[in-house]
Amino acid sequence: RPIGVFDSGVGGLSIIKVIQQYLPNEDIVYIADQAFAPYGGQTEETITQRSQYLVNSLIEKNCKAIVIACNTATAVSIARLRATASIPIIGIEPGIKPAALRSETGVIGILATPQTLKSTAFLDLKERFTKNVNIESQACPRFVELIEKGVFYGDEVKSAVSDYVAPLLEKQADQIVLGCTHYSFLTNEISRLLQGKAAIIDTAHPVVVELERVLDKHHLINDSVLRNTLYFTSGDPYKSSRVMSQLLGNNVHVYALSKFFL
Ligand code: DGN
Repeated sequence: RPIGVFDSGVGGLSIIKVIQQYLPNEDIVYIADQAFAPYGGQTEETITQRSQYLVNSLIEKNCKAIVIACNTATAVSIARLRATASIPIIGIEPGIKPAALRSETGVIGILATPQTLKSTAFLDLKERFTKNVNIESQACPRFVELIEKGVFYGDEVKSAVSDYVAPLLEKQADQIVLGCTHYSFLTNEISRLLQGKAAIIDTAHPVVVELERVLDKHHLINDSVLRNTLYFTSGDPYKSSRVMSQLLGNNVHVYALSKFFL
């Protein structure tokens, strides 16, 4: 049985890459909810409804576990999704804890969507560490827009990175937390700006470690002979195939979600 993974768009591919690398014998079904992207601008109600619909779609596809490859959807809806799902659900959160542990200046910067930064889940997580470090949050709405267009380098990206990240460096942040799965695709441009003055904390790897732990605990580790990843979008499959192929560095075919899940 496959592992189901979803995101508002192509950001979750940063998690797919790590799953394919560390759990190479698993089949995967990925859904990009691009008809509703970006989630950063959606209401909590819409995000929860969409997440529930995607979880149901993945369960119908016989998935054995689901990874919410989206900080926004995790922050807003994981508790409610877990309350009704019959299979394990793994979410992703900004790595505030590792950043707080590693910071020497006592200042950490968090990059995330406006919706994540407003969520109760994020505010609670932040609260747990405010005694130890000064947490500077920065909403980065332009990042998701650029990556959804398949733009992850060049002048437009450089200027967005500089607008969002340079102020955090000025505030002496020495850890920059990527609190949205889309932002992993900007790691190169962000490190270029940081010039070693701050480290980047990405939670893609820890999430896959957690996925493996959960699969193991439920005796769900697979040894598929197909080792297939199927990609679906609720948006335009033609555009999505182009952008996903670019981000993954190999050609993938993206199917229209509605044809498969009615
Ligand atoms: N990739 C998602 C996240 O990790 O928050 C959501 C991005 C978005 O839709 N704004």
